[in-house]
Amino acid sequence: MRARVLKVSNAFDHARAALRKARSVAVLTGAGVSAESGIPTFRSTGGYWRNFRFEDLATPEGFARDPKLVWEFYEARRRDMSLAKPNAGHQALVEIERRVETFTLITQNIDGLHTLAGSKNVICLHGDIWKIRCIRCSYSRTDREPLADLPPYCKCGAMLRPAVVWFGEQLPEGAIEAATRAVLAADVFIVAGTSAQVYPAAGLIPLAVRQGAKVIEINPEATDFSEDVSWSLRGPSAEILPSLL
Ligand code: BJW
Ligand code: ZN
Repeated sequence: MRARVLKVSNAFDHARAALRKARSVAVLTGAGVSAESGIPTFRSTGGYWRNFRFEDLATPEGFARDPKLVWEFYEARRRDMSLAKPNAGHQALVEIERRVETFTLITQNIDGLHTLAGSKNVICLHGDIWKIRCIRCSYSRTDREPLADLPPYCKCGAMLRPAVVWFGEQLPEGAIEAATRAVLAADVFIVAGTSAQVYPAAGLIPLAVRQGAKVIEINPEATDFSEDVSWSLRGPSAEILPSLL
């Protein structure tokens, strides 16, 4: 028991030391980082994919079948997210960006909380829930207001959709390429609050391990990559990220 406690506290010390020495840091975040701002995750207890079929709500086929249902899902989340505030995990990442020479925050989250907290160099791999775009023409707008009629329509007559990335869709142009460059250049790669089950985002973790970065995983649960990373720190990101500063 004592040995285990020592081992865990060593992991914290080593991770903190690696971060303090790092010149280039990349971070991958997932729904767990926003969980402490009151936004449900996808796959953990209480997560969306425990109660809904992702095929119905987060695929282009689901949207084509029932756009009103998909919009109701996103509208409810837009309402919840508009009330959410960045937490201590988001703030710690702002502070890390301030301290290091090169910093890239790669997020799978669509809620905009990293930017709201003050992070500057953010890559949104899965889009932005505050953006709405036409499925036919190039029209798009940023809109945080509740939508009166669902589904909303474009002036061109086609439907509007949330500018997020569903399963089977390409990521925003250049996003995974920029994320890959940041991971390849990183001395330290922090992976926080993701189950690491969705690709290509999850593929950034073995990439970082292979290129020799020190990889710090922060998650209350083990993931498929926990054994491969340098330090797997188990706990909530709003506690662990500030403790690494
Ligand atoms: C805490 C915590 C606390 C809890 N503190 N932590 C290679 C192999 C197999 C399949 C594929 C492949 N490459 C591509 C695919 C297909 C597919 C895919 O990955 N499928 C897998 C399921 C196998 N990928 C795609 O389709 C992607 N597109 C693509 O690859 O394009 C090219 C292509 C097209 C067609 C064919 C082939 C290639 C697009 C993926 C889009 C994902 N979209 C969603 C919805 C976004 C919009 C929305 O929010 O509604 O993105 S799905 C959902 O999952 C959302 C998330 O960003 C994403 C990841 O989830 P995340 O963040 O990890 O959340 P959870 O809930 O899973 O985990 C939370 C974690 O937090 C847990 O571990 C907790 O323990 C932890 N936690 N409290 C810290 N307090
Ligand atoms: Zn249009």
